[in-house]
Amino acid sequence: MSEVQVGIVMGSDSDLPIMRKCTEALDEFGISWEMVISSAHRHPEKTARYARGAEDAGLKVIIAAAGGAAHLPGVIASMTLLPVIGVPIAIEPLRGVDSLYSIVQMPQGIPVATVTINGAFNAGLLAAQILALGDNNLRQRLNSYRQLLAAKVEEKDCALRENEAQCKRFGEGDQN
Ligand code: RP5
Repeated sequence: MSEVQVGIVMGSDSDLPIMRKCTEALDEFGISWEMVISSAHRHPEKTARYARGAEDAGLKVIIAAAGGAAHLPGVIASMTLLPVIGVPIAIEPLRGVDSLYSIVQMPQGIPVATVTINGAFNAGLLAAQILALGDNNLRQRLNSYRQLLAAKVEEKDCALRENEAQCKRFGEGDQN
């Protein structure tokens, strides 16, 4: 059985520069992944084979990226019960609004979780959070990541303020 946990499928190699961000997120949490180029319209047979075989291959989550009339995530989701995260890719002339609507507007019955246009990093994070449901160690690492994000906000806030006293007034414990 494959060790790979996340399958990343993209419609074209032109999606690759954006989808590298996804692998960065997965690598940060030590999650194994594979990348595949397939297309719901240019190579539907390959897409169907991949989607239908994903669960047996040991995958836990599929991330699917496409631009334009971006039906790839929805088509894959229709052929597997694995959670599918769609990444709308920005291409000309509509710069990703077409991709976003195509992915986010899945009709009832076949859900696709959709991240922002070009939101490949968040797709990786969301996959990690799904995997963390069954992996306490991963969950702890995600928690540390969140703490790091909060610490960076604090850092920026402190840098913005002129003196330490003001910084403390709005610091830890203050939810506003
Ligand atoms: C989609 O068409 C791909 O996901 C890509 O975003 C877009 C353009 O593909 P190329 O013409 O660059 O191969 O299927």
